[in-house]
Amino acid sequence: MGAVSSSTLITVAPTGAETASGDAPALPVTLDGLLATAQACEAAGAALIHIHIRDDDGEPSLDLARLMDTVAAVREGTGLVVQLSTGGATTDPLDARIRVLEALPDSCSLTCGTVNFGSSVFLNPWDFMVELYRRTQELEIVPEFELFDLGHVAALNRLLDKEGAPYGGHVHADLVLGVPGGAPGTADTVVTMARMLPAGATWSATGVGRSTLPVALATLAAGGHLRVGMEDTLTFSPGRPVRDNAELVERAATLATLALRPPMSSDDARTMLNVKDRRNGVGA
Ligand code: KMH
Ligand code: ZN
Repeated sequence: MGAVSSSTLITVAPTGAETASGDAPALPVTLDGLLATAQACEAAGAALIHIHIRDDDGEPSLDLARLMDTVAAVREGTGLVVQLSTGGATTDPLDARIRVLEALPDSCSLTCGTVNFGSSVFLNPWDFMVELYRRTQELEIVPEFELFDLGHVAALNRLLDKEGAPYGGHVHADLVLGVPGGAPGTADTVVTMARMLPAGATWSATGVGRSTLPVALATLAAGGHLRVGMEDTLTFSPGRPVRDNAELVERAATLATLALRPPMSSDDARTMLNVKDRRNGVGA
């Protein structure tokens, strides 16, 4: 089931594109809010941040200047590995999603297939995946392969066969489970999908909503890494809204420590993922 490491990479996905800013007061929708969240989550044990940004009205945005400012601010204010979402919102055009890479993050998400997404469709046709992947190779950005369903794992293997290794040479995937329309967030799904990953790959998983804890526990047991955050989970326990993103990272860090695979430092995450060092203007 891929490579197992002695520590746990904790990714925080603090915002997403789906929750309205008014529906969750702790959702970071401004740059200041995102930076404060990133710092609190780093202190709690996160090593990588998966970023979606919003505009001045709190609506999802792929504005390039805003993305560049965000990458610069999080890079300067934290040691976190900075990952930009190329998934955006289900309404975003494909070309705008590819242009996200011009902000030169350390890493980007790359979803390996189309999936029903509640009553919407999250579109990721094969040709789009290939174009996005080739652009990550050209720009030396490490892709994180987002897998919402079993067929996405097969598509990832096909992509690697046809297009070669990702920038940095290391394959890291993230199972996003429990989306209405995708694979359910269960221990069976975690194990089945992880088994299909290419040899040597590392992987994390996140369970949306009520599947958060079952997926996290199964993932730790199977040797995977954890993604948590308000993009995926707004309820901490039945009837109790999440206080903030740091609370979810703290819980993940506690679980990882109990599993004797404590949180990985961001330096170790950089080494594991083999991201290009773009801090201090190096390699920009
Ligand atoms: N917001 C979803 C439609 C990603 O960030 O790459 C897609 C998503 C995946 O969140
Ligand atoms: Zn996302």
